[in-house]
Amino acid sequence: MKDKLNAVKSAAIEKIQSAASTAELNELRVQYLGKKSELQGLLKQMGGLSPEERPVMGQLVNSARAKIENVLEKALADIKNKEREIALQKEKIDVTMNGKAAPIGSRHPLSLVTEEVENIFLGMGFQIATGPEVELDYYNFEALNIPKGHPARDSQDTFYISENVVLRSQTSPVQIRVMEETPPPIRIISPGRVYRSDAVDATHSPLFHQIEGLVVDKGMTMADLKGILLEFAKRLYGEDTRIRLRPHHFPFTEPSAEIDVSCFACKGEGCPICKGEGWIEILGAGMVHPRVLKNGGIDPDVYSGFAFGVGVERLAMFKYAVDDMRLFYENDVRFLNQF
Ligand code: 2NM
Repeated sequence: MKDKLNAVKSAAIEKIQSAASTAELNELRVQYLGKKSELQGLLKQMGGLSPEERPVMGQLVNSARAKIENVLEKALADIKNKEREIALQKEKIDVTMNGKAAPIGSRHPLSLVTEEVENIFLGMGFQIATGPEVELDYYNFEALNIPKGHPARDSQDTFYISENVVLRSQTSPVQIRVMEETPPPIRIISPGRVYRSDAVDATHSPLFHQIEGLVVDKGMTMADLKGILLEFAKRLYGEDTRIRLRPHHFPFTEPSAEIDVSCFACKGEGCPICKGEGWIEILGAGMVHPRVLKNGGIDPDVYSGFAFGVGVERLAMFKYAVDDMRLFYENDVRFLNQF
């Protein structure tokens, strides 16, 4: 019986130590330590032994069992370690490998131009003011000296939300709001979306972008207006740029002017971009009407001011030689990637 026990023990240890996987080891556990194992069979045969031999043999079987269990646990731990190492090896990442470059978008041309204009005026001490796009009729029209029935209301085909609420047709309502809240001196520009019920074509869109400026202080004159806008034109189009003022009419300014810049492409010689004129109209401007100052809570006998407005799309079309405004809104990446 002892020989048999030793044979089983050696066979078990040898097989366990040459096992290559946890699955194999689990099978060996069943084979050598399970209910139907040879060791179990030996325990059952102990009934035939003498009372003296029985405890001796029992102890031998138990210690063989313990030994096998021990070897098995160790083999299991070894294999688990090895399997883990293999798994880690498989998951290893080569951190020196070249990555895939994520495609990066580009700034929208309207954003680029807006920021350029903003930075020019920030550099001249202006602050940026914003306000609601859904605006009261009062701020969009009444306060700007455009009463109900005024022809300027028709020419600006406004989107009405209700009788007294509109989508703003210009950003000047922002400037009324600033005047109401801020004692002069005021130097602001108000960039933003504006809305007019226009049919879409190469030069019109029901949504477009404006930047308007407002300066209010003691003793402001047309000369200040001209100086600021000449400086703006030079910083935008180059030091050799000239401007000219042509008389015009706006309800909210008096006097009013349209402002041309000398063509940046031909320097005033006349070319296809300026249609042979040598000048390009880019701004509307004027001295703020006394009634508009009063509506903003500012005493026109003490203060005067000037204001101006530019269309962002128009500036961007000239700057980038884009001949159709719709390109700015279609957001075709082949177009946008060029800026
Ligand atoms: C323009 C042209 C002329 C303008 C006037 C005002 C305000 F609120 F101060 F009265 N803001 N902007 C103005 C004046 C805008 O855009 C073509």
